[in-house]
Amino acid sequence: MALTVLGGGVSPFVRKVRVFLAEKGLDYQHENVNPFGPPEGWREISPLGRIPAFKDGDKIINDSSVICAYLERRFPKPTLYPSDDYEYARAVWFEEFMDGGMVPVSGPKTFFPLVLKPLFGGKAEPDPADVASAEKVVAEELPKFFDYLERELGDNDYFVGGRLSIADIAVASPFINLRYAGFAPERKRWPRLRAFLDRMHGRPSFKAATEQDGPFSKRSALIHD
Ligand SMILES: N[C@@H](CCC(=O)N[C@@H](CS)C(=O)NCC(=O)O)C(=O)O
Repeated sequence: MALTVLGGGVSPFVRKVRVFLAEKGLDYQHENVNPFGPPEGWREISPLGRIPAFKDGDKIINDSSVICAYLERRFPKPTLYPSDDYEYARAVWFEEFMDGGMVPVSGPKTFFPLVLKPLFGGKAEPDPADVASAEKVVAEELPKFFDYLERELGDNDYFVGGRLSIADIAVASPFINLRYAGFAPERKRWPRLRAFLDRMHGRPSFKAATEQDGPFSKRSALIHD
């Protein structure tokens, strides 16, 4: 049965699902839907108008967390959710930490104004006032998220249970958008988080899910540490 991910690949939540599929070793089709200028009938597929949506044949599923949970049950191997009850809850919590915590700050306050707004407006560079406010957000609003992740990761390679899980994919994905806005957690201040992100973003699953992102990634060159 054909699996299809619907949604622009630069969305951190679409990327999360695509990386999850790749880590499961599953083939899928990808349809690029822009939620801000969607095709007719989109609300029938995505009642909240959001991406990603997902199709398994004629079955429709919405929300990256729900899609990944579905895929885990439908294709159990390799396991990407911990089997221990508490570790399972922790993994799902990291999804929520990003979805309900960091991304609502980093998306609209860094990635959108510095990357999408100029692209949509046909401008080569973002507005300097937008750059200044994004820099302030990175300096003042994002560190509490980075501090928490640095602490929770500790000396481990993965967030939960000593092996790759949905938690790692969910955490690493939105940091790609932050890079595209020209920012990353400073290596000196958050060394374990930053090394984790390097490892995750270097995985073939992340490389494949970002290979078409050229037009969005120009500002990554501004990251120097
Ligand atoms: N909790 C959702 C979040 C999805 C989401 O916010 N997607 C954004 C793009 S990154 C979107 O579709 N925004 C358009 C809108 O909300 O109208 C998930 O995990 O799938």
